[in-house]
Amino acid sequence: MTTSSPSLAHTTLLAQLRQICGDAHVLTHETPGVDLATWEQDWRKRVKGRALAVVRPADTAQVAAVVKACAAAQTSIVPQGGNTGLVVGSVPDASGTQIVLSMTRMNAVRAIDKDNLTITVEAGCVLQNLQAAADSAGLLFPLSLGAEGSCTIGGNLGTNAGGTQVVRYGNTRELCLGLEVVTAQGEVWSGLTGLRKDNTGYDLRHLMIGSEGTLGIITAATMKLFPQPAAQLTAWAAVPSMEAAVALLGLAHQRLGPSLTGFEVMGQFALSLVDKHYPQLRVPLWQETPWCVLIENSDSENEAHARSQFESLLEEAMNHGCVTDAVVAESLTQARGLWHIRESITLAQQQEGPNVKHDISIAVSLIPAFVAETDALLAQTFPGVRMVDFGHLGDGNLHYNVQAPEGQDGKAFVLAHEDAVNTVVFDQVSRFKGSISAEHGVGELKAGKLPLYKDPTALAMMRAVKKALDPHNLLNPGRVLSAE
Ligand code: FAD
Ligand code: 2HG
Ligand code: ZN
Repeated sequence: MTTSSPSLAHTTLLAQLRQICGDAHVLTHETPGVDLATWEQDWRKRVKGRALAVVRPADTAQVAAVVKACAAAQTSIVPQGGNTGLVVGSVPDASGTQIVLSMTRMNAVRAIDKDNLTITVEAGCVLQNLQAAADSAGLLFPLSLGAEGSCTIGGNLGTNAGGTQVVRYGNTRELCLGLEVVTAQGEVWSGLTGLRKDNTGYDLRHLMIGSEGTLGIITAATMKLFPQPAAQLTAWAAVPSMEAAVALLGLAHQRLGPSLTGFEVMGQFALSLVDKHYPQLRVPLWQETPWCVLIENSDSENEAHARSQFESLLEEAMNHGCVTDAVVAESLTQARGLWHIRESITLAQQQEGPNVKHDISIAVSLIPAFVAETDALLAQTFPGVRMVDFGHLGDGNLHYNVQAPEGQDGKAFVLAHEDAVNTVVFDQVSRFKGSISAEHGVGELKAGKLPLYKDPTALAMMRAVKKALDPHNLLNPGRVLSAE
């Protein structure tokens, strides 16, 4: 570990930051009893940076003052929410000169407008707490993902997170009506509107959403709420092929209409990892079938209606041969158990050891061909690799992860082959006119890949936007856009 003391400029900056946020909220490597690893290491433990300090502002005025002080000292800032991001976007680099701006103290629910179906929250509000606040008002905030117990709405907006309800409610972008943002100059843009119509020029909100902390710091947001469904049922189905899973999705759209709120696919090897590392979860049906599908039906009438709709869907699917076996959860507890299995795949992978993660999207209709061709290419190039293939099939989004062959060390495999595996997969994604990042973002992990796979005119416009809004490259440098 480096023990060099901060330069005079850094010492002056730290003193200013302490004045703005209070001594207790500016943490450095010299702060007794504090291990900065919590903020410096990414969730997948791929990267451990070194921060000059972790700064924890209490309100928007403090964020603005921190940004102004950092701008004057030419010190870059890495905004951070729950630090659950999967693409290395929320941790500092190794230089020891960056400030981590941790937003978790700004976690208040500012207002709920039940008639307007909106909620206004601060950026550091944990997603689960936002869901609970909506629930207490008798309403639904539908964004849902495995990390919801620790990710924040600011991080969800920063990455335009997806999750398991996108098929009905859209990504975080579709759920946001207004933003409050601190610019790279330390100015506050007060855009906390709950309006559903506003055509007064460029939509800056959509520029900020998904910008991964590179264009501004989101301090609060006004999000859409929805009526709660009258009944919610979950089914777990065994399907004989990816073609069958896609056919089942088509049937589910037809028969359930807007009641279809979740449609997830899980490959046999992904489920075997859950079974291996969490046997107490009792994964159903996985041993007899290459794929399982999780379907959620959120009905606006009642449970009996939901159940009869679901039963006729599954019966029809069995007659068509796209489902070979299925269970419908009998209770909310059982349904939660099935979703818990799905959400445990990421943790089971973590237990198994590193793999090469992919978060890709392709037109749903092309997914069976993509998977068949790309599986074959990978097997040819890296004999024995195991596919941890699962994801949000309803959105055409697969987590098409590549695990080392049985008996090989995962870390060594990733070190030796990550780039080559990426090239096979991303070239295929490009051939199928898909995206190399569906919902996790670009971060540092994929910043070097964008020039290879993104339209060059789009990339040039992105660079122009970055230069206009953050000319000194103060906000999260090297993320999304690599150095030119
Ligand atoms: P962080 O990790 O702290 O930051 C993510 C990015 O946003 C960084 O670039 C950061 O600089 C920026 N950022 C953070 N806060 C702000 C702010 N206030 N203003 C501006 N920029 C900011 N993602 C999905 O999309 N779908 C899933 O289903 C999903 N499941 C997951 C399951 C697990 C178990 C884990 C560990 C992760 C999962 N993720 C998923 C990824 C991750 O949870 C999301 O990307 C989430 O949105 C990140 O939120 P966060 O608060 O942790 O952000
Ligand atoms: C999910 O859908 C997350 O569970 C994580 O997006 C995906 O672990 C992954 O690859
Ligand atoms: Zn996902």
